[in-house]
Amino acid sequence: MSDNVSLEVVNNIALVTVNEPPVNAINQQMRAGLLEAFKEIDQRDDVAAALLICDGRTFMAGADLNEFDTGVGEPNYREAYAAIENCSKIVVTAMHGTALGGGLEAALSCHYRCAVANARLGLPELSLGIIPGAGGTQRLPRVVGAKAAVEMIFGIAAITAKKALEIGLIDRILDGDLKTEALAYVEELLAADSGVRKTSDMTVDTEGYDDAFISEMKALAGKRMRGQNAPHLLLQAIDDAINLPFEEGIRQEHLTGEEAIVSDEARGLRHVFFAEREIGRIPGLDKAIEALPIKTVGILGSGTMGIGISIAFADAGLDVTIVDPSAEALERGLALIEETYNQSTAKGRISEAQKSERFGRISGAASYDSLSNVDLVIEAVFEDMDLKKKVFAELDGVCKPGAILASNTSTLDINEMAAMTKRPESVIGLHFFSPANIMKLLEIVRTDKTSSEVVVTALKLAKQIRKMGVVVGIGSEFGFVGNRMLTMGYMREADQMLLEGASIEQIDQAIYEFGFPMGPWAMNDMAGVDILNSVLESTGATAANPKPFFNVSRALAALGRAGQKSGSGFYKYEPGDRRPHHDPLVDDIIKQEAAKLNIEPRKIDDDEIQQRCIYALINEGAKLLAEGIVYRAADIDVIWHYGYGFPRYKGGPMFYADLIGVKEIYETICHFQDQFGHYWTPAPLLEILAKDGTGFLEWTPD
Ligand code: 3H9
Repeated sequence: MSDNVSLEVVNNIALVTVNEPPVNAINQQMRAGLLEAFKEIDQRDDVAAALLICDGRTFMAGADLNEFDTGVGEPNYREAYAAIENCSKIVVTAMHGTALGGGLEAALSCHYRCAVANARLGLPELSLGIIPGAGGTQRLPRVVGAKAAVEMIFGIAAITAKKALEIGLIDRILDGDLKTEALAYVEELLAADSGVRKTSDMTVDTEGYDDAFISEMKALAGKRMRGQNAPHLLLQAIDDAINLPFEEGIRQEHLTGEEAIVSDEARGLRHVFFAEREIGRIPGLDKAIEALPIKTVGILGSGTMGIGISIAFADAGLDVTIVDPSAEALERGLALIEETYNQSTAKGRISEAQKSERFGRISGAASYDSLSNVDLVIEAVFEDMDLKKKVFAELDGVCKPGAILASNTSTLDINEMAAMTKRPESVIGLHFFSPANIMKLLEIVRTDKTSSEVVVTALKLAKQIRKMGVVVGIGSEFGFVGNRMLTMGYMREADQMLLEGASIEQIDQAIYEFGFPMGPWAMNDMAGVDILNSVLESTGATAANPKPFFNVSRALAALGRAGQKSGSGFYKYEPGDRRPHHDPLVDDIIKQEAAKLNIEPRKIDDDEIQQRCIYALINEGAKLLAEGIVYRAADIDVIWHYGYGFPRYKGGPMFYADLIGVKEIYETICHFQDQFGHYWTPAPLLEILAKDGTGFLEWTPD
């Protein structure tokens, strides 16, 4: 048929097997193969039924996303799947692994469906900014009803075979070997004289699909997919499934689907999908290098970071020893961990047994001696270079040879810490984001001497604890990647705009409208205004930068307005309530700071706020790329999505820059430089790309 679709007739059953490792993603060749196979089966007199299965670890996991950027080639999905459905012989499919997107849509075109018990079935298209455009919007509601179909598509996560059986998506769960059991099922259907059962002939059950349900789904989409268009397109397509004849509905789905595929939203979401997988590929790293075994972990410090990191490891099945010389602090830390697990059980996220097992993996100790046998230590002590140096020297003396020594610092130079040890090759930064058990980003900071083996180990570990591990370097400036862009770009600009006349609420709202979960000031109040200030001071950033430089933030910190934890920061807070309230006192502080610098307030519009914050990020990102602190632009995008909530559907700052056009960004920044002065110098790489007419994503270092 084609290289990835084969046809074999066993007795009177035609076995159609798909084989496109690793995940049987559907491409042009596969559609052509399926079309040819089912046309042939339709014509053959020696065939009574067909069975569609997949080789390898999974059923078809969906359309080949690479094809979306180049255009979906002929035959299209509609044609190929119509050949399956319109086949005159009964067509059965048996699923294993993950039957997703276009894969499940192929199954919906078959007349009977079965799956092994551990199979997962789903239509995750909305997570890619598209609709199930290979017949899914028209066939799924016909099979399971409109309500269950929308719940499944909006739910994104794949459902179990058991659930699929319950809602009528599959007809049977198979026990044992997929092919043997599926063939037996086909024989059974033939023996029972079961006829062709076309999904397109069915009508949609609309029970429960009422205004209240639709409003509930819209609210859900507004919360989880805010700013995205695909959920609205989906609801329209379901309406079509209910109200239009199948052929008309499917024609409409095709048109809508094609449009969605090339939308900015879908392109951004696809970019993040591939970027998430690309971060693990380190240029120049020998693929033969194996990760070191990590089974036991020591954590230094039982503060917020220490306990969050401990939970992340315990959740992934590693044994954790938390060391804190203060018995009181340790006791408090362990109690907090237990409380976190109690909350997880109360919310039904984990069982009592899982709680005991996970909490049981964490123990506390007062002395470094208990770390003599662990495979990895992560220090999460106070951000103070002298203290950290002492800690590294001590750990080097205690820990076994080969044990990895890691720092969770967010800004300090890990090279200096490594220099305190006799094993600088085993020293690395593991920069977790707070709360460390929840936030998915892990910046893996290589020092000048970190060995490749240790980098590979850190990447594997990140996967094990379900984090997005992005390998970054140490630059000349403050912070690694995320925090450097945050402070030197985004937040600095937001602080500047306060002086110029924008209000705190206006900035936060404009950034929220851009798609972030919250604006910079609500975020700073959460993280601690004092923390930002002390980091700017201790790293010398404040001294190195001419004013204005975080004048409002520093003024608030000086007044003890540390944010939520102290009841006031950029906003004020009622006791026990995290909702921010306007504080007129802050307006006065801002006015005083502006007056000191002779800055006349003016009206700033929301577009300017968004542009200045986001372009400042992009400019700093361009510097990081040119300095080689990250391997590629996509790494920055992953960092900003997972660490700071940059809207996924906008792809991350560097993707967004390419979307807008680097030339336009460069020209706007030049204009900002004229208007606001020195600190808006365009990054040299931005200028080069603007002149070349290229973009960040295609740029590679020489
Ligand atoms: C769709 O079907 C649209 C239709 O409705 C309408 C059409 C008109 N395409 O994740 P992994 C690659 S939308 C291309 O590491 P795992 C992936 O990049 C699609 N490539 O493995 C990686 O490559 P590399 C709906 C794909 O075991 C390799 O396969 N389907 C695709 O952790 C292994 O992937 C989805 O959204 C793809 N669709 O997870 C499912 N999928 O090794 C998307 C994977 O070079 N896929 N690759 O880095 C997944 O969720 C996971 O890959 C899966 C396996 C759960 C299947």
